[in-house]
Amino acid sequence: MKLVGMFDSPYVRRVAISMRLLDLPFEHLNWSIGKDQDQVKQLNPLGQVPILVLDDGEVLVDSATILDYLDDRVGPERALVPRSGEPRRRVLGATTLAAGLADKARLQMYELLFRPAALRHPPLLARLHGQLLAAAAELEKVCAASTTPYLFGDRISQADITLGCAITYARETVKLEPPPAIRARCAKLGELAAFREIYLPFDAPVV
Ligand SMILES: N[C@@H](CCC(=O)N[C@@H](CS)C(=O)NCC(=O)O)C(=O)O
Repeated sequence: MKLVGMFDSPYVRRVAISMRLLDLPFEHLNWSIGKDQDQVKQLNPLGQVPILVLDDGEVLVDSATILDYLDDRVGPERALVPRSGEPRRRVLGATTLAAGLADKARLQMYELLFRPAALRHPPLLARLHGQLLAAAAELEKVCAASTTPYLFGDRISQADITLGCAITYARETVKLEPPPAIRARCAKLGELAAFREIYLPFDAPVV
């Protein structure tokens, strides 16, 4: 399989780390959404990454769709989202919140990167940042309430992976100062080889 997109994207990262954890090898096509936009659009009309090209040439776009495919491929015993019921809802709930947090950081970045300064609308930036902080506050509660090695048990789930990717991205792009329970979780994730190989979360010891 070929995974398209740079690892500075939290969406590409969560796919790459998931594939690493699921022992699914991939070739990494390190295409930029800027200079390689035409190539990206040939695979995804939306011009976005991640894109996963399967061995038979089928193309999957959007990290949520790709993650769903990966879970389906490895089967329910190894999947990163539980099969059903409350465990599934809990993992999907926290995963959605963390991915949404990354979205709010990304939209702020686009305002700052693509819109000329004279045309910026500060209330929009403030609104996006407020939404990001509210999502972080909710995720902090989830992290603080967890007493298990990973957010929802002894095994890593997609909620942990997406949290680590989103928080790192928000910290790097919009200077989110993560609250303590989130910070501690991210530091633990940084001990995992999958994170270390793909993209190191902040506070992880560099060895
Ligand atoms: N919902 C999508 C978001 C993907 C996304 O926005 N990726 C960014 C890179 S961080 C991108 O490709 N942006 C290019 C653009 O929107 O023009 C997903 O989860 O895959």
